[in-house]
Amino acid sequence: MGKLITVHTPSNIALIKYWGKKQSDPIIPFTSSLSITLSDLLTTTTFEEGTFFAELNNHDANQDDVKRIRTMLQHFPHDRVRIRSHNHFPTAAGLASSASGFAALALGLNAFFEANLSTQELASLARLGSGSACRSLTPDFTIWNTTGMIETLANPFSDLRMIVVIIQEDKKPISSREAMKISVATSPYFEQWIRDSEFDLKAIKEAIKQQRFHDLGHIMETNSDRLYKVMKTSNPIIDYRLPQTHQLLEVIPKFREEGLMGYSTLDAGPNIKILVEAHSVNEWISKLEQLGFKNYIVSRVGGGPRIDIKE
Ligand code: 2P0
Repeated sequence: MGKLITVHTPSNIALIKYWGKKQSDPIIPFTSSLSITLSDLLTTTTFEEGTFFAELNNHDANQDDVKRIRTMLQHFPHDRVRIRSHNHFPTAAGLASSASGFAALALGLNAFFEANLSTQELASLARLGSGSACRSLTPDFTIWNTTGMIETLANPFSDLRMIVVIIQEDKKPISSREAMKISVATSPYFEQWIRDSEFDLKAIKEAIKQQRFHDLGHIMETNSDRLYKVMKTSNPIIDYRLPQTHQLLEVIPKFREEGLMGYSTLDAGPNIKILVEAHSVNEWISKLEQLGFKNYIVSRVGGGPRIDIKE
């Protein structure tokens, strides 16, 4: 038997969002984004020697993914690798499955070909697959900046949890790749979005440094609202939210007024992520269930990838 490489990578959720490419090959974003990994939303990918194939969740990978994987493989001496990947959470529903998937590919190919790439080189490789993938390579908070580099910020919060409320598991109607192109080309808010984003990033870095959970949460919510403002001012309008998304978004500030603290963020999908402190998870779950939101994942945050190599 040849060697078997198994990589486990966390997905990541941006607190300060990436929406818009300044350059697409390699991807350089218009704004710096800041994310945290979700340690319990994992992609597991294995790499073995053999005639090339790529599988996702027991099915052949789609043409677009294969094209991106082949682009990554051009950086290595050959393509004799069999890749099997599993997402342990819904794929393509705004839960950053492409991020953990392409981060796993970068790490796995690096290990498989014994290429010894640096973190920045791995980030460049991962971005050939998906922009946000470079934020799933490192633990803690990761910033992907407008020069394409990644930086890590230590997570000073010992007890954060992300409650991922799954409203719909279906594949999204329009990919974020296509949607952000529309926003860049048409949103009159886009220039201001870049400036607002810079402002939010500065503020959130300070909140992390000062270990201020409530500031962190407020800035994250504001930035998520700004993302939806860019989408809503695009032509055609982009909106991934469903009636249940609105219903839950409306009650979260009301819960806060009653003393149950937590902050929401949305991505390119109808599902809501609520950032909370561990001690309040049970109360959150009971509130969510009372409202009929019974499909959720409570994830720890900040964990990094793992690689096992069996010779
Ligand atoms: C983010 N999203 O920062 C933002 C917020 C969605 C909403 O990164 O075209 O799959 O492959 O670079 O990384 C989703 O976009 O897009 C994303 P590509 P990607 O998490």
